[in-house]
Order: sequence, then C-alpha cells, then structure tokens
Amino acid sequence: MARRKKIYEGKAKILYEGPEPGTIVQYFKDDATAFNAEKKDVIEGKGVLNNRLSEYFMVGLNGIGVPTHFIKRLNMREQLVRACEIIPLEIIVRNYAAGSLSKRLGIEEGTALPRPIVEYCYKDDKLGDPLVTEEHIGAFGWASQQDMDDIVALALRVNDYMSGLMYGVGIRLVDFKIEVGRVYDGDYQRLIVADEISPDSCRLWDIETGQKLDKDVFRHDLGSLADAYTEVARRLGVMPKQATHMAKPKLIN
Ligand code: AIR
Ligand code: ASP
Repeated sequence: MARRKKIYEGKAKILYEGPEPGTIVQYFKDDATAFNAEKKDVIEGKGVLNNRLSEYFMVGLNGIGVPTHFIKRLNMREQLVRACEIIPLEIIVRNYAAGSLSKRLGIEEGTALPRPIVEYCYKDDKLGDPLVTEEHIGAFGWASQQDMDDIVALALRVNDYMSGLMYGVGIRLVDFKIEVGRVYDGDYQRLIVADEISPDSCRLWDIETGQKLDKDVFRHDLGSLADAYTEVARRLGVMPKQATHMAKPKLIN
C-alpha cells in the first residue's frame, strides 16, 4: 500500500496529505505534553476521544455558521480537514481566571471575569508560545487589522457556543484556545477555525463540584486524564460506550 505523505508532526497530532488537493488528514495521537513538552506521557485512548470530541464541536460550530476546517471523520483517530494557512497565533478566550492569567495578574483561580478576555500567544515552541499584543501581531505582519476583527468575532462566537453547550451538561467553560487559518475562495480570503477543540485545549470544570475535566488533570497529576475526557464525552452523549477503555473482544460460541 502506498505510504501517505506526512506533512507535519506536532505534539498531539500528525498531519498527512489528504486524498484530494486542499485536504489534510489529521491523526490524533495518544501523546500528552504539558509545559512546552517538559512533561510527557502516553494516555491510552486520548487520541480517540479528542478526535470524536473535536468532530462534535466543529460540526456544531459549522451548523451555526461558524466556519471550521472540519470536513468529516474518517475513523477512530483520523479526520479529514480543509487545508489552510495557520495564523501563527494561539487565540485564548477566558471567562474565569485560571492558569497563566491567574499567575500573571495574581487573580484567584475561578474568579469570574468582568467580560470574556481574549489573549494572543505567538506560536513558537522554542520561545514557549509567548503572550503578544495586537501591536506585535500587526507590526510583524502575522495578521492584518481586518483579520484581527474577524478572529475576535470567531473566538467570541466559539466561546458562546461552547459555553452554552457545556453549561447544558453541568460544565463550566473556564477558558480555551483556538487556532485560526486562512482559506481562499477564488479571490477572497476567509478565516476558519482550525486545529482542534477538545479537553486538551479547554479548561472544563464541573459546575457543582469544581472537578477538573481537562488537560490540567495531566498537567497537575490530578487523576486519570482518560476518565476525565470520557466523562465530558459521556455527558455530551457523543461517545459510544465501547470507544475508550475498550474491553477485549469476547469469543462468541
Ligand atoms: N492552551 C494554550 N496553549 C495550549 C493550550 N491547550 C489552552 C489551555 C487553556 C487556555 O489555553 O489548555 O485552556 C489558557 O492556557 P494558560 O496556560 O495560558 O492559562
Ligand atoms: N500543549 C503545550 C505543551 O505541550 C502546552 C500545554 O498544553 O500545557 O507544552
């Protein structure tokens, strides 16, 4: 069988050339990293869960008119996505203080923010994805002012959609990160949500107990990451029961 061409391998995903021009196959690995890959492990089943969850969120976003790269899921670990030029920014939206915002500004984790706060980090592993402002983004030509307006609009729509969806299953969307890419339709450029949306890229807390159901479980050794992600999937009703912690096949006589 012909070997697919690998385009890029990141910390949690591999991108392969897709079957048609302008498409990419996105493969979700079980690898987990944190703190710019200082902490690493393999979490069995994580790739399957994130593939399914990212599909679920992106399909929902497409359904309300928020454009994303998602085309279709191919199998347990792979999805077909539209190729795009990734803008080299991590776009973070925060509803409650946590993580680096709490550290930087000394605001207690869990404090409700006066309004959603949008932040940008420059995507560069060697630099540890540093926080940047719109000044840097404009001056270095990473995105235009029009792009930035579109990015904020996209990010806030994703925030509203994801917050509502999560609230409905008793989960608080504390913050999340998205990546955005450019696609060209004839002479026109559009921006679409790319990469992934999953518990790897969001902070998700149980509304009643405050239990963490996201990658912080791995970052801070709070228990089983696969169990946390499975719980998110279960509440959303997106995971067929057998998909993680798969039971060994049984012989049927
Ligand atoms: N994030 C940022 N870079 C990679 C990821 N996954 C996400 C975190 C968190 C949000 O962005 O998972 O949901 C803010 O992260 P931090 O570390 O800046 O507080
Ligand atoms: N994904 C990044 C890393 O591998 C950052 C993080 O999620 O903590 O370090």
